[in-house]
Amino acid sequence: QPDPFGFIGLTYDDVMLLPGHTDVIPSEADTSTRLTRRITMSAPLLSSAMDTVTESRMAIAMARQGGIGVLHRNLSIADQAEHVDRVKRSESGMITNPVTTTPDATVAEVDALCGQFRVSGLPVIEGDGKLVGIITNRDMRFVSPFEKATTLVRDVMTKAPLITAPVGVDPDSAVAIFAQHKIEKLPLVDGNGRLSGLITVKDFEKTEKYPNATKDGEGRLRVGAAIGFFGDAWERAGALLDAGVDVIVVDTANGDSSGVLDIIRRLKSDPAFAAVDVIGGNVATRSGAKSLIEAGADAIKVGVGPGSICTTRVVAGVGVPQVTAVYEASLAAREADVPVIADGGLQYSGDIAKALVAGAETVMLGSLLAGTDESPGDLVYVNGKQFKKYRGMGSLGALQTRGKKTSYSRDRYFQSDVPSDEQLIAEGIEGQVPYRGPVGSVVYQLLGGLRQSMFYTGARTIPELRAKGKFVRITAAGLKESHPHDVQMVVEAPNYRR
Ligand code: RVP
Repeated sequence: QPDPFGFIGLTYDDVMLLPGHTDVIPSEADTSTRLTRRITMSAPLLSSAMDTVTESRMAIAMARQGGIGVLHRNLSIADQAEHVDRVKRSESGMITNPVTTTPDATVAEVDALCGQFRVSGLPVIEGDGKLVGIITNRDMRFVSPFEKATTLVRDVMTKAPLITAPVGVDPDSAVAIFAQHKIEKLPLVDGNGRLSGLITVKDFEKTEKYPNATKDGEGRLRVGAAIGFFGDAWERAGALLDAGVDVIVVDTANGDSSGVLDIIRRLKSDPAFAAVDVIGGNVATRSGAKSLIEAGADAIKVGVGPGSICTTRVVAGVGVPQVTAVYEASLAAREADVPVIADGGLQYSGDIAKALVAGAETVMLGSLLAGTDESPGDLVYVNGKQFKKYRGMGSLGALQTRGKKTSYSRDRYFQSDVPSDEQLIAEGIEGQVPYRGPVGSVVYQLLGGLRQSMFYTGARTIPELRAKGKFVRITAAGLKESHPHDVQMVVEAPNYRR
């Protein structure tokens, strides 16, 4: 290395964006962006693939807000695939593979299914899929709790002939049918009377409530899921594909490694995965980015050590301050037209614009979302204040989950071969973050902050922000001046915590 200390790494707190001439007001700013080469979203936000951040509830909330969730992989293949399934079923123009029951099932069984899938009724089918009725809350209301286990669906369901529509019915006609017949569920049938889909009023209502949701071609919410590269990772990828995943994230602490690049290559060259986009990571240099791009990644994830719970930079002494890492990676990515995801280290809404100007097209958030209602885990009370647990996937707790199984979080840190828990080397910590209420209000503040950045820099769109945005380096004194100073805060702001 000719000049080892001439190259300085900077991060969010080292830089500020310059204000510029503007004709944009915040409410006009358009925050839509690319997640991958093929997928666009109306908000540049991903939730981290961490077991205290993203399961199906978070993924549903993030997609509704216009971002996307990446389901963590510290759970069995079957469980992770089930979370994908829940997101894909949660709301859709048409449910192609609805949950069903049969005439001989009991009302108790229907109750259990409705609870599990959060639906209010089920189509009833026989043998070869013939639609013979529908059972909803209305039909079950007067079955006493004591009789649920012995009452059969056939005795209480609304029997065929039902109001149905043919497969391929357009949304306007479906709405007209709901209104005309005062029904809430419309089964779709083929020429032989077999059930082949379902449309619900609830889905139409959600479409109105979340107009910016991130959806696939069939109107279902999009979802990402993490895999590793070791052990049964390939099997995991297959199960996620079968469940309908949109994006597979090969999620490791060092993406520029043969195992990671191999599995990306394999996914990208297998026609079975043609409809799924593949994100690779993490890297923090230009050459690392290049490796992922050459392997075929549809987007690359950048960040080695910036995470709030991460100790990689102290344990291993390795990493690149995040703004420099994103900038360096983007030099390779821009050339190849592959989007960059800035993963970790964001503390405030202003950091989003900084990441985008540095070269990212989206950001991935852990700590900013871990305190919301939709993250896994319960509230904990400390001195009367509410918190939620938040831990690194390289923390001892996360590494020890599931013992020595190979495809859990251990291979993220390349420690699948470590024989016993006592010999693990942690690269993260376990902690807690303040409770922050629903994801919707957190995302609202983050996007609101981003729109203010766009106003100050005169950028109407994210591509414009990335092209026009200019940095100034600041000093410790500048940073001190940037935060509230010389006063005691007496009212908590919704978008500022020290
Ligand atoms: P943050 O948003 O700063 O909390 O960072 C979240 C990111 O940190 C994750 O998306 C992931 O890339 C990284 N991470 C997760 N676990 C660990 C660790 O244990 N070191 N790091």
